[in-house]
Amino acid sequence: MSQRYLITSALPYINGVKHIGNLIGSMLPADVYARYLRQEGHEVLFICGTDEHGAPAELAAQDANEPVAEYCQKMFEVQKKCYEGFCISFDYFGRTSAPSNHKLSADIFDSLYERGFIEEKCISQYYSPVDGRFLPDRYVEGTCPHCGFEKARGDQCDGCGRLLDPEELIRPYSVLSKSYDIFLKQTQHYFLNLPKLEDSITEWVDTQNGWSDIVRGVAQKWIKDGLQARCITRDLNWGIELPEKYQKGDTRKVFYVWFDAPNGYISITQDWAAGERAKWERWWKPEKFDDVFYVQFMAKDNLPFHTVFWPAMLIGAGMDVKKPDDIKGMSWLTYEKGKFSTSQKRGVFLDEALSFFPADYWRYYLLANCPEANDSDFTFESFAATVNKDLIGVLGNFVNRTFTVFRKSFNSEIPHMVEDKELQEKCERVLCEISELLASRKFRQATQKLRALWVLGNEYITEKTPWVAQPSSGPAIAQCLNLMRVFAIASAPFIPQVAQRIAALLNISWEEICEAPIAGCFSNAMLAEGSVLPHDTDTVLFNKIEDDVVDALTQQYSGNNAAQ
Ligand code: B3M
Ligand code: ZN
Repeated sequence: MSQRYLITSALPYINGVKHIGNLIGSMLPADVYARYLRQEGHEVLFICGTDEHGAPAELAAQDANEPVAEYCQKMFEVQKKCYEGFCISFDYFGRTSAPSNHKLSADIFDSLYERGFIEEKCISQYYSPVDGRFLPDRYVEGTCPHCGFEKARGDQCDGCGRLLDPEELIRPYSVLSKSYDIFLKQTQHYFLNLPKLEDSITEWVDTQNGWSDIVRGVAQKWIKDGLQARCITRDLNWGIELPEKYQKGDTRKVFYVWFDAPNGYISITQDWAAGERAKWERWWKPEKFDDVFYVQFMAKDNLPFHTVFWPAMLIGAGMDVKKPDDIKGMSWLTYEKGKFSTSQKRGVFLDEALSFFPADYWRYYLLANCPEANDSDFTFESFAATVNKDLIGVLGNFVNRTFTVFRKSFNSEIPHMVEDKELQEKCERVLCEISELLASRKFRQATQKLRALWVLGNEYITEKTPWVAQPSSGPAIAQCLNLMRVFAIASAPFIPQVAQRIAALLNISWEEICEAPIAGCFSNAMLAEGSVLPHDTDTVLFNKIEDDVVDALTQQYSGNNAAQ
């Protein structure tokens, strides 16, 4: 039975170009899964977009010296282009700032209010007369009361890592104007009454059978640690404004970014459907919920918001929409044993990564080292070693060896093929494993098996020595060409550009590859004996990464140059 698959990847913050850790943290695995399912013949909808509200967006715009709406528009384009460069096959990449999300988020708030899950409370918050506004957490800095660090943020101290409340800061000042003339003032906000939703959310979490134990554990822990009413409004200039009837006092209130961001999954689908109700409802309100299988991909720190907070909002609002059947929470990719840092230029960012290596080098390396069960560490040294060993030494080498003999001794005419049961069985076994691993969303192991498949090709050609003139050379080369076809199909979800190049060498259309399920693909012939393949296309799929390049890049992105 072919089910429909809804896939969402966590919506990346707008406040800057993302790094390769973000890529493997949700979008890339989601893409491999989407490509795999499409190849299996399933109907897939793969949705993502930028998360554009909250203080980080406002602050980033201020740093860039641009009006925040313009900044977001520009960064949306920049980010979208980055993901295209990495061949992330979103069906639609939208924005949480779109009108559809304004409407949806306001409607959800309305329903929550009507159904009694919203409370109003007064809180005290810093106000800056110079800036003429309230200063939420991150807009206040000062000296940390614990360690004396002078630029501690209102929510957290970067000196000692402790979480803070802005009131605890010594000598607090406004991040915007740097003014010390700030004082605490009462302001009224709306809170989501999570304790009131505790029973329904607990029951819901406990009955999610498809989730991994880790994911369910995170959700249960969040609930057990005590659900508190959570403030879901902010005194910010940028964001989704609350409907007029809920506005009070002299400052305009907008929703807390985590209130509107997850609604983006639905509103972006609405935008994909260009407002056609039946079209988006087919995914979010299908006739039977089982008709759609919904998988969310995200970094593990986003799990509480997706397993508890958002479902609680939807349950509270009485929104009967499709909820995730599985949630894939990825661990961290560290950078040279430390953290990525945008401000210190530590780590590789997506806008630059493609200027030194093609997308598939990154995709392959990141998938082979996918931080699934555990964190994993990126170094340029291991990156180069993986590319040189696996892509060049195994896959590239096999294609090169095959085509050299094929062109030289066979004039690019496909020879007669003879069945080879042993090879076929070996390959079919690995192909099934790859397919099963992808179906169960185990990307690291799937990539290991893909490599194991390529190894079979090299072992085969080494054993058959078709470069020595002998009667078995023709059938062996025909087999090798078939293996190349098999490799193109199996590699397509992982390294689509390379797979496409292999297909082109064989004169097979990309569409045909994309429609060929991986399991069982060894025996569905696409290559016609006697036909002549293009003679002059380049067969070198990869270029070796030399040590001096590794050294230079390691140096350039270590963050050591930040001060210069
Ligand atoms: N923007 C955090 C992140 O990029 C956040 C995810 C929102 S998903 C609705 O990791
Ligand atoms: Zn501190």
